Amino acid sequence: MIATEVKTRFAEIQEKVLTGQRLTKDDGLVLFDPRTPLAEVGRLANLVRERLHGNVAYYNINTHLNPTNVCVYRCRFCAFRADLRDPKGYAMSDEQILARGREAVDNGCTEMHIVGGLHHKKPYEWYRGILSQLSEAYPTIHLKAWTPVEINWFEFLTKKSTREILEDLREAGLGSLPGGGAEIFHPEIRDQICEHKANAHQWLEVHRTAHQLGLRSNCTMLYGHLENAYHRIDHLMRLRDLQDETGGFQTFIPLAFHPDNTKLDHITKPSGLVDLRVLAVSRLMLDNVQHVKAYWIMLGIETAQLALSYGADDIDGTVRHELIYHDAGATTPEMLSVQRIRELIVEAGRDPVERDTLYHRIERDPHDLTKWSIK
Ligand code: V47
Repeated sequence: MIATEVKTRFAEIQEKVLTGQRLTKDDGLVLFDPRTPLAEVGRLANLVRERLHGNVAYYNINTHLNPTNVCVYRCRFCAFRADLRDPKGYAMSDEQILARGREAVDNGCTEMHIVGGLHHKKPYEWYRGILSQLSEAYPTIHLKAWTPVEINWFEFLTKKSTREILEDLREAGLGSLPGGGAEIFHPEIRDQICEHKANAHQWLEVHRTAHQLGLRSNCTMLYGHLENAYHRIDHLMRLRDLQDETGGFQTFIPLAFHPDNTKLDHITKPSGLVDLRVLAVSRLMLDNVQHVKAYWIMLGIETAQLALSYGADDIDGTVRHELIYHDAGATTPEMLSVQRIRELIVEAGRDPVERDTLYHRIERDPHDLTKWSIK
């Protein structure tokens, strides 16, 4: 395509967005073309974002729990994992896990995001027990836990179906599924970065089943490694198709690849402009997903603030104990205070609104963070 053609095609896409028509794969490729001015793509994405959410930008008070980093898989993009006998390998005890629950409650968290490695020696009951112990001791915390990669592993361990596992985990306290493990669905790329773990079909099938059971979930895309625009659009289309069927995805989170300490450390981390373009294109293509998150841990604070005008309506949370990105070279702080996250949103010209995992608005005593209720 020559530059004038790109311009004409963008005018057509703009017309579609203004009149609420769905964009095609080819439209997505035009939006990813660097000759389509980023500012224009961002303006369109912002229009859609404001149509859906006005001036609101959501955040939550949350914490992460990675019960083990020992993992049978060796995904090439992962800096967090360890071998069974690796000195950096760990598996948390029940006491350590419960202490994290206590800390979360004491700091007013509404959500705990739980993911980790597939430990060679831990039975399914260990993973289930993490949920049941936490939910019994701290029932106010929503447990957003385990990706399809773990769910598939549990199926392998127990010989039970996806549905049986999800039902059982829900009984143990599972509140929703996070968006991880999606990476890039297209086998041309997936087979190079994580050939052994759940494939695209399996990832989508676990979310389909979760949605059928009434569980909500998030979805992600890991970009900035070996993929190109075609693979990104293919990925977004597969998510959009499932969402048409089930409506169960709440939030899409684009995840920029961080290369440090990974098998792909020769790759340069995506630039801020690429981050903003992926966010904006995702907002435009995923017309049936309500929220797009600018995960500040991964983007950096400055880009996350800008992202609130490029399609994102959510900035994730205050966050504690994040390891996956920090092990891969993220230089963002380990956490932000509630006051700071609100200031960052206000500086970006948006109205901060605290939400819980399921996007209920939260009312909180600013002088005592442990006093909160759903509005
Ligand atoms: O699945 C792993 C990615 C994901 C690296 O649901 C990496 O609200 C970049 O899914 N560089 C886990 N990315 C994180 C995740 C997530 C994050 C925030 C919010 C939510 C949500 C979900 O992180 C993995 C993988 O795609 N990842 N290693 C790396 N070196």
